[in-house]
Amino acid sequence: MMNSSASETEVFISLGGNIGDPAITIEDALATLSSRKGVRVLSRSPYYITPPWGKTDQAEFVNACAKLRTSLTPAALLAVCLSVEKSMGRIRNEHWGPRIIDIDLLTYGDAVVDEEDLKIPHPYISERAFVLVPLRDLAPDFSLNGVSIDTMLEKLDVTGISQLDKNM
Ligand code: PH2
Ligand code: MG
Ligand code: MG
Repeated sequence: MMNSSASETEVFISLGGNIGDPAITIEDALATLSSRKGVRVLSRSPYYITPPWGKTDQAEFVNACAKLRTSLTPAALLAVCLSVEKSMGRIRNEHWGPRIIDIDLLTYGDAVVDEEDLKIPHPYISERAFVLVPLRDLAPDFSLNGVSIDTMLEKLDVTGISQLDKNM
């Protein structure tokens, strides 16, 4: 069945990059993700230019979020995301350093995953304006442990975050 949804879970992902033309790479990554078995990309946020967070001596990023539906398990979906990153030419070296593309799982339905290589919800959501600003466009009612996006954003610095395009 093509569009079955009974066994699918809604997932939010974050995408970003600061090498090459990240908006084009993100677009490619979403198309590639959507072509993978068990993954459908339903929508993406606008792209945003964002100042580097965590490791600040690097170029600005382009960031976006997307909403998926998947029949894959969290671990299988993570494996697909990592393989798409690799197919886009990502080479992993420095932690939080410059990258062509990063695809992170933010939420997987209401699931909580606490594995060595996969934590869901993503542990830094509430600290990252570069995630929350685009996520708010896709899911204004999103909340984490009862805390709304707007409340999370009130505590963060959104200086330098600017929208690059319109929604998909
Ligand atoms: N990703 C990081 C570290 N810092 N900063 C911005 N603005 N955007 C990112 O996607 C980003 C970051 C590690 O994944
Ligand atoms: Mg990341
Ligand atoms: Mg990552």
